[in-house]
Amino acid sequence: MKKHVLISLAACLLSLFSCKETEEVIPDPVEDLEIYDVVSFNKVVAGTLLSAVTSDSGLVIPMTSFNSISPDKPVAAMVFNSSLPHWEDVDLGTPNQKFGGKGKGKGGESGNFINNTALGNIVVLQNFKQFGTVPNDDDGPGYITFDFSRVNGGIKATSLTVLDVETAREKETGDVKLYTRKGGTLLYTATFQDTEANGVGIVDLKNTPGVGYLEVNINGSIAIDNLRFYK
Ligand SMILES: [Ca+2]
Ligand SMILES: [Ca+2]
Ligand SMILES: [Ca+2]
Repeated sequence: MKKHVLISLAACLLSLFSCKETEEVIPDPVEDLEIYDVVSFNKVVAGTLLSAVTSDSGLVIPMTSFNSISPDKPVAAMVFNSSLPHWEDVDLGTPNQKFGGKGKGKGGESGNFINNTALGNIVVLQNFKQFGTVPNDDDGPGYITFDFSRVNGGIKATSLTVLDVETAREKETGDVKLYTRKGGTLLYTATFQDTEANGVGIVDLKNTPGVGYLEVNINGSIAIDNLRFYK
């Protein structure tokens, strides 16, 4: 009897020790968890004039836009289907025809600004004078802004995709300005590279943190897409 008690006591102690040994290690909570997000414009119907856009993970971002050629229009940012570009805008097609798309232009055929991926919907400053509300880009200058003031502490801005920036040939230019908030401190300015006709460029926003307001200045027939950021 006594032997049995001793054995069960030993077993009990053993199980206690083994219990301690296999105790689960709970990891520390991850601090400053950042969520990657992108504004692709792909869930909006082409032909929509944008006064706000929803990011791919569901963040609603208020927008403003202006085309100096049609200053009477309160909204100028137009959703354009780059898979089926207007016959007058084949330089905005993606991918380039070399890669099975409807895009035409040297910049998109090869090199640094190769246009070999379908971007789906892109955004242009609408040419109201010649095309009414049929999606078609204009020559500007103008701008498109994105307001991130709803994101606590602002976003970390990663990059913006641009299309058909013909700087040498057509004097087309553009830049992205990052502010703490509308009317606030300018944090960073990134200039568009010359992509040539139908070329796709990535404007590096250097993962600038604390961005509450983003302004895209467009001077020429240029389209934008895929605003990438962390929130
Ligand atoms: Ca897109
Ligand atoms: Ca056009
Ligand atoms: Ca152009």
